[in-house]
Formats: sequence, C-alpha cells, structure tokens
Amino acid sequence: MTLSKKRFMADYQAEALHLFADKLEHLSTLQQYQALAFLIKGYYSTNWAQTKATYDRQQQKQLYYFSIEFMPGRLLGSNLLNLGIKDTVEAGLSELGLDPETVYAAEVDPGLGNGGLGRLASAFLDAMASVGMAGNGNGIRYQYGLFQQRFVDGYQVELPDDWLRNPYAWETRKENRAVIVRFGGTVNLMSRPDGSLEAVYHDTDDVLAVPYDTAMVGYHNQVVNTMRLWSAEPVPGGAHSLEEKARVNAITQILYPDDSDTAGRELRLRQEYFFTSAGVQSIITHFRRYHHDLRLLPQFVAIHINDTHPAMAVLELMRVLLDDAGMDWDTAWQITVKTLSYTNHTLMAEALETWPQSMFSQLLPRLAQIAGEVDRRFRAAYTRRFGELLVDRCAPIADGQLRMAYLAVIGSHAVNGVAKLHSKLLQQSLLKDLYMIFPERFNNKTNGITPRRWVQIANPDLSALIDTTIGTNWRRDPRELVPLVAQLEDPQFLTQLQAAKRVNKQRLAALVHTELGLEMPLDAIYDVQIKRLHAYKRQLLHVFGILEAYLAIKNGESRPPRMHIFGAKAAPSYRYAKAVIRLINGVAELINHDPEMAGKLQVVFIPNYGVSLAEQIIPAADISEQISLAGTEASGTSNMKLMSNGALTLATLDGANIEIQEAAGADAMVTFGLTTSEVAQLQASHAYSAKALYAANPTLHRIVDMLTDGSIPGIASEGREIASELLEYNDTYLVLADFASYIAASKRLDALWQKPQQWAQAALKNIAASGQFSADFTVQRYGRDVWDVLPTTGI
Ligand code: 4GP
Repeated sequence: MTLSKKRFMADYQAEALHLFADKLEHLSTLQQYQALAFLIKGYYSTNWAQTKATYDRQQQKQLYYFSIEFMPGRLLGSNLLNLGIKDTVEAGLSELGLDPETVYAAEVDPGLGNGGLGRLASAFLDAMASVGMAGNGNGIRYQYGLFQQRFVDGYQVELPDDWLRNPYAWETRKENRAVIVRFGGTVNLMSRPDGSLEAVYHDTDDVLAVPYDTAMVGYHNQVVNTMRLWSAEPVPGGAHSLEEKARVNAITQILYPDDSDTAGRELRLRQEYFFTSAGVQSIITHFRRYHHDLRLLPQFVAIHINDTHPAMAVLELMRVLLDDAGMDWDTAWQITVKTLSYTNHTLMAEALETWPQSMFSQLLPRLAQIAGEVDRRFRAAYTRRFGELLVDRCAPIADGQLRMAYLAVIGSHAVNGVAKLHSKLLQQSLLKDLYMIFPERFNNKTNGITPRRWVQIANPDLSALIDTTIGTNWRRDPRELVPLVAQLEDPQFLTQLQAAKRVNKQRLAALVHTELGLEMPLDAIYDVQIKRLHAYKRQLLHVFGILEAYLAIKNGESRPPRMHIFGAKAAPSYRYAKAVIRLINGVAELINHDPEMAGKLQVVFIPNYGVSLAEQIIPAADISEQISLAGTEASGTSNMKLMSNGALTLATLDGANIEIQEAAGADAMVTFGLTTSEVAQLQASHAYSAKALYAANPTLHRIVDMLTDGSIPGIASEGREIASELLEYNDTYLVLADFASYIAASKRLDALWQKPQQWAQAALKNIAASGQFSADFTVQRYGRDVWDVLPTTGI
C-alpha cells in the first residue's frame, strides 16, 4: 500500500486518541503498540474482506490447513513488511519520538505450539498469502500458550503463558460463524424414506465453537488470508452450572506442552475433535452457500491434516457426508479421500497416536461407528491381495486401539514426509505396509521457512548488504540470492558480510548481558543449538563437545574462543530432557565461573526459547548445531533459518541437513557421524556397546565420569540418570558412538575459523543457496502436487 509518513503520523495519533482517549506520548509502550496494531489492522481490513470476496466470486479452490499448533510469532513487523510500509512507519515512529524496536517488543508472541510442527504451520500460512494461494489455517485458540520457561537453581520451571491477558489486536471474534460441536450421548440410525440413514443423537454434550480470525497478510500483493482459531464456550441459552462452564472452557484452555507423549488423554481427544469438527462444519456451511451438490467438494476444497491430531477429519467428513447429506458410503468415501491429505512430522513412536476404542466410542459414538466401518471395509478390500498379517498390521483399528496415522493415510489421497530422507524412511519403516498398498499416495515435501521473517526482519544489516550488492529482487524471490556467489572472491564484500554478522552478535551479546550477566566477546565463535530438548536431538552430544574443549583448555591447549548458545524447552513430564537442561546449566556454572575460561569458552542457556528469541539468536550464529542421530530428525527447520543467516552447519546426515549440503556444497558445512544405514546396521546387529567405547576412549571416559563425580555442580541425581542411560541402557541415541567424529568435525570448524576469509566464503555459500528453502516454494509444491490450489501472484 502507499502511505506517506505524514498521513501515518496523523492516523496513528488519531488511533491513539480513539482507543485510549489520550495523547500518544502519555500512553504506555503496550498501549502505543496496541494503537499501532489496530491502525495497521484497519489498513489491511479492506484487502482482507476483498480477498475473501474474490475467492468466493471466482469460486477458487481453497485449502484449509488443519493444525493443532500454530506459532505465528509477532505480527506487527511482518505485517508492516508485507504491506510495504515498514520503512515509512519506522520513520514516522522515530519522528514521534518512539523507538520502533521497543514498540515491536511490546507485542505478545503467541506460543500456540510446541516447536517445529507449529512454526511450520505458520510459515505455510505466511507463504500461501505471499504467493497468493487461497489457504486458510484451522486450529485452536488456546487461552494459555506454551509455558514460559524460567530456570530456578538450574531447573526448568514452567509458568503459565497468559498471552490473552491484554486484548490480542490481530484477532477478530466471528460470533456469527460459531458452530456447535457435539460430544458423548448416544446415537441411533433411522432409515429415511429414501433409504438413506439419519443419525439421531440423544443426551449429547454440546459445545459452542467460536472462531477468532487473524489476518495472514501477503507480501506486496494485497492478498490477506485467514488463520481461524476456535474457542470453546457454553452454548448460549442453556442453564449451565459453573462446573459445566469450566468443563467446556477447559477444552481450549491449555496447549499440551508435550510433543513426546500424549498426556491428559481424554481432554486431548476432546481438543482434537473440537477443532476438527468445527473446521469441517464451517467449511461445509460455507461450501453450501455456493453449491448444492456435496459431490463437488473436492473441486473446491482441500483439507490438509498436519500430523495426526486432526486425523479424525476423515471420520468427521464421512459423518457429515453420510448423515447430514445422506450420501451412500462409497460416494462419501471417494469424496473424503479426494479432499484430504496428510503430513507426518516424526518417526518417533508418538507419531503413531492411538486412542482406546472404549474412550473414543464414549466421547464420539458416531465417529466410532464410522471408524469401525472404515476398518471393516479396509480389511475386506485388501486382505485377499496383501494377506491378513500385513493388513492387520496397518488397519485403522487393532487391539482395541484406533491408530490415527494409519487412519490418516487410508483416508487421504496424498501422504508426505518433510524431507527427502524422512519421506523415504516413512516408506521403508513407519508406514511401510500402507506404502505397499497405496504407493501412489506417498510423496515428499521438504519443509521451508519464511526468509521474510528470518532474514528481512531479523537481519536488517545482511538484508541491506544484499540489496546494495545484487538489488532487491531476492526479497520477493529468494532464489535470486544465488548470484551472490559472484562475490566469493571479493574481499571487500566478505568483510562487509563479517561486519553485518558482528552487528548481530553485538545485539545478541547485549541481550545476553542484560538477561544473564554474561560477557560474549564478539570475536568468539557463536555456536548455536536451538530446538526442543529431546534425547534424539542430542543436546547431550553438544554438552560433551563443550566438556571436551573445557578439558583441553584446562590442559593448556589453545582453541578459538567459542560461546555455546542454547535455547530449548523440555516437555514438563519428560524427565530425561529436564535432566539434560539441569546438566547444561550445571556445565554453564562450572565453566562460566572458571576464570581460566573467561573469554574463551562460555555456556549461554537463554531461557524461554520461542519465535521472538530465535529472531535475536539466529542472525548472530556462526555455527548451527544439527546433530540428531541420523534417521531421527524428520527435517529440522532451524537448520534452514540458520543457514540463510550465514551460519555454517555442523551436522549429521539427517533430515534436511542432507539437502542443505547438496544446495550449499560440501565445503559449506561440516558433517560427521553414523549414517542412517550404519545406525540401522549397528542397531540390528546388537553389536553396539557404549560401555566398550567408554572404556576405550580416555576423553570420553573422563567426560562421562564428570556426570557423576561431583565436578559439575548441582547435578547429582541428573548426572546419574544420564550416565545410566548411556552405560546401563546402552545409549539409545548413540551419543558415545558419534562422539569422536563430532569432536573431529568441530575441530575442523575451529581450523576454518582461523581463516576468516574462507569462513566468510562458506557463510556466503550458505546464504546464496538458502533461497530454495523458502516456504513459498514448499507451499507451491503442495499446491501443485497435493491440493490442486495454485498461486495467483506466485513467483
Ligand atoms: C517436527 C520435527 O521434529 C522436525 O524435524 C520438523 O522439521 C518439524 O516437525 C516440521 O516438520 N515435529 C514436531 C512434532 O514438531 O511435534 O512431531
């Protein structure tokens, strides 16, 4: 949009007066932020309404991305960028005596997800708007987001995230679009005169699902899409006791702070059905405004199941088509499968989310009947060809459990993993039986990220340098970064690249100094690992690397200075992960208090990792630790964000690391460790002995001993627990097996650091190759191969 500074300043002052009946300069920073956010919302709301109207008028096929998690991050900066008014607004703010960064920082960062899966969902919404695809989000408006993490005596403490305490400026309550979701009760099937069946419900527990819509503003294209999040409320008019109200509200009260196991089972099941049913119902209601024949649904609607949480969309859509529309089973099934598609995000056991049939039928009796019929028909259709054993292994129901991943595959026309390796492993292991039956459904869609947020907003100095070097086209099409490689031999450019990195390091160092009181010298390597705390991601291996350096420096060895920066939340019920957090904080205490380590080696564990903190850390990183055991990390996306900011990846050949290496070149990153097939062989042969490695490698021996011999403060029981996992339980994630090659790889990076020009060249190769990992391209591949939804302003 076009906006002059003068008009902006006048609008802003008027908005402040309108909202708070006071002058801008009298308001709190939060109020100043709110006035600005409401003003900006006003700027795009016409486009928002017009985008919806255009989709309807042109009857464009629309995609609905069902996800139990979204992590949009702060929206003010990205909305300003995407509207093309960021510079103007910032100039106006400055003229009004306000610091833009301070105003931005007053925005709450909605943590409506746990990690990669939730952030990916938001990246996709941003990307779809930016390439002009008709894509909507469908999820839950949790009253409390992911817990706020504090460290107390080195332990993780979880505090509630009351993110809605102040009105959330970007959302719009659409009370007129509320729907009713039914739980429990009994259901009878009655024959209609035409022979079709009607489901009659008794004694159901009804809940009102109220949507809150948030705009997803496209980049410079006037497209504004919608993320719709549902909130549970008592049905108006009913006589509700306080207890009943509380039970209803509980459905959307908290996000399960857990991506490792599914706790709070029944409530979780309620949440899943709640947003899935509300989403399906609202899609169908909207569709019916334009079409009478639900058989046309797949021509106009695609529904994507992001991980298994919304997998009961298969059953819910069947319910609507069978019961509400009176369709026969075969037609309904055909339409359902054509409409739905599914992404798997992890090879961990929890990917196979299951529900006890007993719980399921009590809470969702009609869906349970439909699930039984899906199961019966699946077995009947494929047993003859594939044998009872195979079909039993992958049928939707077995041993009294509903298996949601299998249901999702069976009820979708397309199934994908999130990196080439992951998609291959799905076919070979987790979903191999269903791959036998439905090979044509399986495809790969490597994840992507939003360079607008991670480079343009988070790294203004790098962005400006790129602009002056190759022009600004990369801002719309990040593949246009490739020509940057022409600067590989240009010492002046490389120096400027280093200077931009230095500015970012300065900013992070200041933050760390304020938050933790630690000094991070700017000439040190900033070595970053930011992601959920999980055994398979092997933060422990990183810690072992730190201890190796600590011992070496103690021993008089000289190493380039390194700051080890961590950000990670552990699921509150995940003991081992919390023990590793305590360990990292213990190692930090040991090292950061040792005067011999000052300026050389420090451990910086910044609490409360999330999207906003990532925006501070990522631009400052020199090394990106992507060190999961090969074959365990589905894709990773911090690897992409870090590479696009010029960090060199220290990586196993896992997830998307492999594709990053292909893109940036073998000399732009350092790899180590067992490969997926080596891991598989080692595990199959039962030849692995962690104890033998411990006995054979003196450094490793010393480090493992440090866990239990009191050298690291405050970890008596956690150290024992971790040591026992390594030695008694034989090191599930092969930390000891990869230790030596990890250290060797890390030393290669130390050596490269001594040659600043070569380091800068490797950084440049990463930046130049990062464009292909833009989510703009990922969503277009989904659009073309899976959803049949095409971009209108695509690149
Ligand atoms: C994550 C995966 O662990 C990560 O590798 C991937 O990049 C991300 O999904 C997006 O696809 N999985 C989860 C989860 O967040 O809850 O399973």
